[in-house]
Amino acid sequence: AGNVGEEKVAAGGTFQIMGETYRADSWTNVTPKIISNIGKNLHNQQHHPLCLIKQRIINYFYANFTNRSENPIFAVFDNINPVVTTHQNFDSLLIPEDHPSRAKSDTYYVTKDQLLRSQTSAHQEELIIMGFDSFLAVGDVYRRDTIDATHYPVFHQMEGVRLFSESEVFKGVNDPTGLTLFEDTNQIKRTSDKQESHTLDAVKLLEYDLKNTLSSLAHHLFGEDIQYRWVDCYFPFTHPSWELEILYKDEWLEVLGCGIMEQKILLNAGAKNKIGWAFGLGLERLAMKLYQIPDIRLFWSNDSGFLNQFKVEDPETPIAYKPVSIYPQCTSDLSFWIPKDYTENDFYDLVRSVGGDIVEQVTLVDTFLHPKHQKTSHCYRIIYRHMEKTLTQKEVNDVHRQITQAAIDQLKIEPR
Ligand code: FA5
Ligand code: MG
Repeated sequence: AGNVGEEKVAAGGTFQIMGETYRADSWTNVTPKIISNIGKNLHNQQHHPLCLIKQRIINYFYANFTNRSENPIFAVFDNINPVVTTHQNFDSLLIPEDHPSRAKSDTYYVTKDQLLRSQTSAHQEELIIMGFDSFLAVGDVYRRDTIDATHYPVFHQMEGVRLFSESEVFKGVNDPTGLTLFEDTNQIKRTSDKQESHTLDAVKLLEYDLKNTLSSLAHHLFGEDIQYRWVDCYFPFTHPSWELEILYKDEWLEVLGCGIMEQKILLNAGAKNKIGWAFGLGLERLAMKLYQIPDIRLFWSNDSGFLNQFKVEDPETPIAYKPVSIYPQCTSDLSFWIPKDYTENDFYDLVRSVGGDIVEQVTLVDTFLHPKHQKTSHCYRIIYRHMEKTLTQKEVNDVHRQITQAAIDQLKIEPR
């Protein structure tokens, strides 16, 4: 079940992911379709909405969290291979052996011991072992989830972790005498408020810092009027845990999970004298709200009508996505020798007036200076699309020919 309609990699056969060869075993359930998404790294593609929102969030952390010498304290990782071990994705996060997320029905396995990470939390342990106290880890994650407007089997998460020493936790307290991070006896039980080893004082200060960090981020992204709420929840790797929901199209949309890190994780990673918080947010969910993108599938669009709406130099530029036609684009190039006193805008105006609304975009894709007769040629790419129907090749050819003829007559261009 589950794999309906998906071609599978044959057991015993080999396949490649990011240049690495793997041999399929009885756990393998990655499909060629899913593998084809690996390495696209939409979050690192300049001007992609997921890259813009990533940069906005990083800007917020860089600007608001600095050390004494005013350097950002959060280290950023956005290029970690999504193929991880079951230790990284599950064991290191204290996810029990029988947890449903380990099942083949929920996770894309590469082999029995390797899988496509289902959460960026998979990198918490290794980054803490490397010595980082504050970091953001951004990447593509994979889940055998249903597909609808807000769910997709590949999406992008940002993990945030911040560890604190005792003096850091109680820094803002007037008289910190007697305040400690840890209970001095192991007789204390876990409650809904805290883990057994933590003091309530420390945990409450951390909860305040975590929620404040994330609600300020929400205000930085969406402005002061954003409506949000905190919901109690459960994760095996944090306690207590919360989810942040924001109002999106009149419904509460979950955008992140977070909590106080399980102390055992810090112990295993060699940071036993610190306590920490962690969060994992869904970049698509935030970007949908921020840019008014109605469907998560649009993030995978190569359609220039979609992508061009995000071509801004400054990621803080406000953008409101305008739906493009659902009908396909049709592209035709036109090359000609340009006459004297020619300007590009003359051609753009002419294309608009002859082609009308079915011209979606015109770009100069090539310029060439002929060495002998010193003439310059331009090649323009014209993208045609109708708002209400699929254009036939004949319709496009007719308009393209009219444009060419008008350019010859009015601009005195010389077709090549
Ligand atoms: C997690 O993945 C936890 N690792 C988050 C976490 C990190 C908790 C650190 C505590 C500490 P969850 O499965 O709820 O939790 O996913 C986190 C976010 O990813 C969700 O809030 C949502 O914004 C996004 N998300 C989850 N599933 C999908 C999906 N199928 N498509 C798009 N976004 C999704
Ligand atoms: Mg969740």
